[in-house]
Amino acid sequence: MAKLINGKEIAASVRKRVRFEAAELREKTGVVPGLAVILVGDDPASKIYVGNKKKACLEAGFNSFEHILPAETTQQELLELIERLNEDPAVHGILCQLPLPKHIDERAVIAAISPKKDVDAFHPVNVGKIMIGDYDFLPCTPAGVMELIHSTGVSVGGKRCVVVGRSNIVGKPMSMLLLHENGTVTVCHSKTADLADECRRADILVAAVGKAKLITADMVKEGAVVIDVGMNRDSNGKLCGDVDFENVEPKASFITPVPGGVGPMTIAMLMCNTLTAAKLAAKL
Ligand code: BQF
Repeated sequence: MAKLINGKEIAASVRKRVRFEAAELREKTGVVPGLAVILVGDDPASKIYVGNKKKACLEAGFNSFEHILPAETTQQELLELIERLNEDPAVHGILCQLPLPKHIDERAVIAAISPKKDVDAFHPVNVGKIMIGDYDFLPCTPAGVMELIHSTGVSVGGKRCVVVGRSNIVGKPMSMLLLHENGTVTVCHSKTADLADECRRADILVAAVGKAKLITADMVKEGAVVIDVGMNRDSNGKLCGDVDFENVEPKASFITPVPGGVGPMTIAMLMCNTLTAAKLAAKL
């Protein structure tokens, strides 16, 4: 029987600390952290995520600036909005909800965000800083996963860590954070010759693919820490992760549920990054 990693509870305690520090910042400097969230189009999942971010801002005592744009918005219009937000002193963090409509170049949009306000840490400058271990912001999901791993008391140093998935948003930065903590890191992907074999070696297994129940019990070592970043819908429309939770859970030492695992931590770490951006802007 695995111990459940309660992401919802851990995220709530992170958000409580952020709220306290934001109040302190306000008393000392008058600065109220401000987060601008841009949503282009009406993808239903994206709308929920943007709503979660707004709610977290308001609960933390931050200002939330929502920019909901129609799907037909041109790249030029979006870049002009980002330019205005870059120059707005009330805005400390800017994020553009991904994915963007196909006619907009995501890379150009990310590159337009001031690195100082890039609370998703997707800008090439911030990605580079993460590589060399000298950063102000960590990408929210990998940072949240590290917090969840820390909560188990299991140290990463010397452990075999297997990350399944190599996206710029999760897999790649995730592997770097595990490496920074002296894990021995393997990154698996769609061309990996024997995924099950690689996964079975893992002391710490992070699944970030986007395929429901890809990680089955036969792929998990007895006693492994299993972190599920997946957000999928099963055939019944129920939210489920990349891990076959029911069958993997008895083998794992610790495991995250979906929902209530990594997802809430992503939001909590976004609040941390926005607070950091506000503190840096206030030269604290
Ligand atoms: C929960 C995201 C895929 C692609 C783009 C809490 C969130 C999700 C789940 C949430 C996610 C996933 C976000 C739960 C933000 C995490 O209770 O389990 C919160 O809002 N997330 C996103 O902004 O973009 C995504 C997943």
